[in-house]
Amino acid sequence: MKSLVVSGIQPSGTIHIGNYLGMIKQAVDLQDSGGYSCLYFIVDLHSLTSKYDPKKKPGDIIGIATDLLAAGIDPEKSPLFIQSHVLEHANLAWIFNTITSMGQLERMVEYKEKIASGQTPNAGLFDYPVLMAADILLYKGQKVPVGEDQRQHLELARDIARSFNKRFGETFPEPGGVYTKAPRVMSLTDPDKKMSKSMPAGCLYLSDSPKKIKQKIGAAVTDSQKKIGYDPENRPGISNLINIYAGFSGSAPESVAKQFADASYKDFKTAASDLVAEKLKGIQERREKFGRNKKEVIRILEEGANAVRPIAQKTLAEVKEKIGLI
Ligand code: AQP
Repeated sequence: MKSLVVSGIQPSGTIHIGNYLGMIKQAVDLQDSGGYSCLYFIVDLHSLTSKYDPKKKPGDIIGIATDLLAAGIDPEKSPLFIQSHVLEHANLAWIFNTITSMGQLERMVEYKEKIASGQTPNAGLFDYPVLMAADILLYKGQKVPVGEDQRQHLELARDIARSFNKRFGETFPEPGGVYTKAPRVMSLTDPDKKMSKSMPAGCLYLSDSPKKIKQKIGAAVTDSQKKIGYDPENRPGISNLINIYAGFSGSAPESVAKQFADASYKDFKTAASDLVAEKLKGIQERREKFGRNKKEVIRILEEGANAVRPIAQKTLAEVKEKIGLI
């Protein structure tokens, strides 16, 4: 039997190349490799943990679904659905809450960073990783394409699977992350911070025109050294651009640095802008096509939920029986 790949993305704003290189591109590559069964979803319940406008949320949900389809998620191969359309996600999260300690959640760096950046510490935000564990384990997912920022959350999902199995008997696999060559894309304006939808200034969006890409990469913060070199610790700005180039070209960051060792920063930035613009062109064309057919996108999402619901129901029934609910 093929390993099961699962992953989700929040409808919390416009998709940037961090989301693309960290998660979406690998989700598509894993799907197209033919070696896995894949299912992907839009985590609308997770997105309620940040401040949002209810009037804009439906558009954001459809928008993210459209982006995923444009980026290459093929609903014929991988069901694509909305998390809240499969009620078992929230139900399993509640059960997992009862086997997760406060201390485990208090250690989550993403939570601390979001609070430090001014986000309201609601209980949902604190509990975010438990819902993520439920998202994965509900389908007994084994592989999860995610960005580096989710590594700790994924560890927690493994801990939850282990605790559950130990207490109630072998039920869940321990899921592992699948990380790319650009597992953490940093902000173009502040390369010490990750590129994040909630910090639009440093984002390069999938929808950006070649002109905008050139402007943003051209103005990206680097350093005052003359030679291009890959050293994420000490030279985060230029290393971030190298990672972006590596992510889009498929080469290792070290070989990109070698390839451009004698180029000026300006020439490297031009080459990086051209590469990103070329790679995004196809996605942008497909985005336009799907964007004109909202009904079809909704149909795909409904069909996706219908396809995965029986799996979710089966797991939840098994869990309820094991924990003693009738
Ligand atoms: N900068 C990044 N580099 C690499 N991967 C990233 N991801 C997010 N930012 C980067 C990965 O994208 C997937 C979907 O992320 P998400 O939208 O569910 O949540 P997020 O990680 O919180 O993304 P943002 O952009 O930072 O959104 P906001 O600002 O709303 O919190 C995940 O696999 C994530 O790892």
